Amino acid sequence: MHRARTIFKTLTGPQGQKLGAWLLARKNGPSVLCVAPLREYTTPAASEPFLNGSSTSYVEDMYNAWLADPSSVHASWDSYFRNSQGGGGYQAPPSLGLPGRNEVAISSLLPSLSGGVSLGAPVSDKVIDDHLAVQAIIRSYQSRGHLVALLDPIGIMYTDRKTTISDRFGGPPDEIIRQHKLEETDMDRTFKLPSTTFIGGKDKALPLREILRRLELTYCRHIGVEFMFINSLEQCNWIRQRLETPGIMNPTNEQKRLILARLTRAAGFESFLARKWSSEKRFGLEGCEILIPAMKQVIDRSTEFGVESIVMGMPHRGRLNVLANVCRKPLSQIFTQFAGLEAADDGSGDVKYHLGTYIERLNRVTNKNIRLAVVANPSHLEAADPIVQGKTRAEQFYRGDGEGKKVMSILLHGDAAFAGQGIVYETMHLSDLPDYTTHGTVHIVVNNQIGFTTDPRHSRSSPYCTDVARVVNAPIFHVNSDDPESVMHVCNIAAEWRATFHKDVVIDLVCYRRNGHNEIDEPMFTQPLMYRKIKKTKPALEKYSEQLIAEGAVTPEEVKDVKDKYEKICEEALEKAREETHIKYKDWLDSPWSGFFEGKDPLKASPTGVIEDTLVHIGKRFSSPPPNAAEFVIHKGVERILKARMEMVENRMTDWALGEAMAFGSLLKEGIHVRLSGQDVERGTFSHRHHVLHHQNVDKATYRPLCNLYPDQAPYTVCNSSLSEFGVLGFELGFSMTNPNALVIWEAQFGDFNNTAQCIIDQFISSGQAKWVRQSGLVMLLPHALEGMGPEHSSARLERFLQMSSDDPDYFPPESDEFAVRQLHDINWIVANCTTPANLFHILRRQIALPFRKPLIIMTPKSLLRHPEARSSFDDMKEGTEFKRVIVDAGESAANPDGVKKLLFCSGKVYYDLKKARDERGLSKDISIARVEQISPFPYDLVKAECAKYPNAKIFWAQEEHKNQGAWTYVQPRFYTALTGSRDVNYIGRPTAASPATGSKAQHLKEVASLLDDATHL
Ligand SMILES: Cc1ncc(C[n+]2csc(CCOP(=O)(O)OP(=O)(O)O)c2C)c(N)n1
Ligand SMILES: [Mg+2]
Repeated sequence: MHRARTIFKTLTGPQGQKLGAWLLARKNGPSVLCVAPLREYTTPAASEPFLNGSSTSYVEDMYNAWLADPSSVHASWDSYFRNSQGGGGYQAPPSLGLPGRNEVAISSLLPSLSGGVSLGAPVSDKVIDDHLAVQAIIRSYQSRGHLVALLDPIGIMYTDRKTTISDRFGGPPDEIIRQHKLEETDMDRTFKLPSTTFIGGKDKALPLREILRRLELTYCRHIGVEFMFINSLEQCNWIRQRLETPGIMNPTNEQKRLILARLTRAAGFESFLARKWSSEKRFGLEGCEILIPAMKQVIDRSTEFGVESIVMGMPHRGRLNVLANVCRKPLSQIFTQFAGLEAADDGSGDVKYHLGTYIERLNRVTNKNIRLAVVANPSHLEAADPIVQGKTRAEQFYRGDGEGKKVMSILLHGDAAFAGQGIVYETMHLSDLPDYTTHGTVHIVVNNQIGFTTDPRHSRSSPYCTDVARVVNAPIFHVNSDDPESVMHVCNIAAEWRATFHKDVVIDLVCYRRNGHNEIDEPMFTQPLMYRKIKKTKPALEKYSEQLIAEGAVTPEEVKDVKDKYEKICEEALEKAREETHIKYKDWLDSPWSGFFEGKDPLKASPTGVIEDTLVHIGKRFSSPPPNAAEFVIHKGVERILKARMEMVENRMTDWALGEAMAFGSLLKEGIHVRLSGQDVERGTFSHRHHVLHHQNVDKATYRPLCNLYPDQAPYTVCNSSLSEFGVLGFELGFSMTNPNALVIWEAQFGDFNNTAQCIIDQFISSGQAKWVRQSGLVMLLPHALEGMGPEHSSARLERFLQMSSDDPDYFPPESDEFAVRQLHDINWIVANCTTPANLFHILRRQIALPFRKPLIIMTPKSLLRHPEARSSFDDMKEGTEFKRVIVDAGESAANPDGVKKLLFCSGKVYYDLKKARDERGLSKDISIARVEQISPFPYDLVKAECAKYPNAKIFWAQEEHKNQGAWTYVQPRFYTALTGSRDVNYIGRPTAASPATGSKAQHLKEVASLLDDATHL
């Protein structure tokens, strides 16, 4: 397209002007019918390229071809272009077939067009030019009509505009007409309609005045649609048809009454809360009450298309109203949130406008059952977007809903947040990826033209707050929220679009915010003019009631009746709420796991060891190319890797990749779905994993050994993600919320990249259970170690995860058989740094063996992936073995503990450095090294026992991270608690630093040497 446009630009008309202008410009002087400058609050929208697929491009194609070779086009075109250049006439080409739908042979129009010229007679340039101009104008309406549509119910977008649609008398404004000027005398001439418009209905030609009127009504009234950038002609026509077809937007009286009833409830809910709790923040919907009927319309329509479950994400604005009137959460439960009651269950809980919900109910309009979930969200706007998508994807996956016909997502946005938050873009980019798509999301923007106190001129550089959606070719429907019927119309189209094309679509509800940011805020401080207008604006409900009464669709009594009835419902619910003595966080759970906790001992984990046959079988399959596929050509390097794997299996050994594969494979065998997602995870950042083998000669021919272990195994998903952390980690967290019987893993390319997903870690993973009683067994694999590669990629910032661990550093829990599992039960997440493949195997399996779910953060190795000592025997993975929270020294030091002078505790890769240094210096009798594999929750019991074993040893914590980083600040007070302060525990390691590691290799080596000297110094 770009190339075509460039070539086109180089072509010129006879007088050297641009070809497009030459073909389309009117010869007579301009006749401006109205002036409508751009709206005040936006910068100009990107204009549509001239060549974007319309009938004019046919002429352009002909012209290009003719320029290159006059004989390549039909003789009539040849004649036309020749004559045009010479200023002569034009011979109409003969009709080659029956006209298509919405088309008429141009010859049939000739009498009316050119004053009675017979078929085949010469047609004047003017006729052709005028037709082309009209086509271009039609196209302009389709692509730029939204620029002049009346979208803003308070009119502040248009303060510079001199005329409005009503005084344009159907004449097109400058933004539309551009260079294609028309004269009043043309207005009553009849023009053939091109196949790219549906305004004619059954008519194939219309007088220009009528063409313009219909286009104005379609594109410049209360719906402004952006869709002409979509590359699919089919999709563009689909939208045109649903907007342009005459009479397509004529709701029945029954439909109108339904809209009114829903609008009444939406408004009634807010006014009820305002009256009962006037000083409480609720982030009300006043000014955009239409959101409720709009969402319900999308849901109704989607249910008609077969959707049974909808996962929703939304910000604060109107959230309670959505829970009450869209989800139909019992009003009494909502009202108890205002009563300041204590909670009956554990956790911190959250404020009412962040809580989630899950409801299963009958949709009364469609008579179909529907499941609605609103995902709990933090204050961080848009952060829940990827969570919603992950949860939706998971529901689709587990239901076998491969095309998203049963489960869909709806995301609500504020205008400022939609434009400002990068996570929106990251989430949008997941929308069409094979392992991440949810097959289309309906986005609804509550565009109240303000974000807190900032107006759009200062909060975005794009013309619309919705422009981010253009990157995924989503159609965008801007609609004036004070016109409920237009809103419902775009909702219908959006739902149908999603059901037809399974792609994202945006509804931009252009509205206003009647109050301040919240109900106790004063908006006049910062937006005095806007709020003066708002104060003068009648509420949408009042306007619509008046409209329907005037039309005779309802009586004033009916309007009052609906209002009174809802008021009564609210009063009754409030009475019920007053009887409650406690609130229950569980009432607000967005992802219930029915049956998962039932009948389980909450403190009993299943064993994680497996029989040796299983290890052998998985090991062999994992080390083999596709069976029965001799022609599958594998890369030589991969062949070597597979061979080495096979040898290890034959020797009953595993390296890191095998240990991981054994964990995945054995879970798959047990029916547990495993999903591994992240950047380049299929091969592995360090080329150690190779879960997808690629045929070297055939594109897209791949083989996934772990998908082919057992005929009845669970599915294994391994997927390279987009280059996003915030979006993808959020997505996987959402995925993990749907099914507790799945191991969902996100791996960072390097551990330090987790910080671009910090919001997901802080707001959801570390605190999600406490705030929203929602558990997740998500695993984060974070490559971490100082290996002389510089400040980047060295540290996954272990210290941050540990700092957020919720176990009390001063509390040594009672020792019992259940010590370890109780600690896991009570903490917010698990942080580990394993040093053996067997321990990795067990800790991954333990995620599923636990009777509850906790997020697991693992610092994973880089050089250890290939370290000859970082291997495990099958003996450490067999039945009867388990995860070792601490791996104690079983060497010479343990044989004579009283003689040990130094007891070193450490975690992770530094163990191998310490061990090597100690052994090289002949100190294995003097120094004992213990590895803390599970750092949090802290293994108080094992640490205490290990210290007790070496009564004469000085105790140290040795780490490779700098002193203000790594585990030191976490373990220090816990050692004190473990030993009740009876023995000192000192630090060995690098000093404090601002950066995680030095950029100089020489300095790195010096630091390592110094660390090892300190550690082995007696
Ligand atoms: C990531 C993030 N940054 C800042 C805020 C603080 N904040 C809360 S609401 C708000 C304005 C939101 O405006 P908009 O998205 O237009 O929604 P509205 O409140 O107008 O419905 C801001 C800045 C936040 N909640 N989240
Ligand atoms: Mg806003």
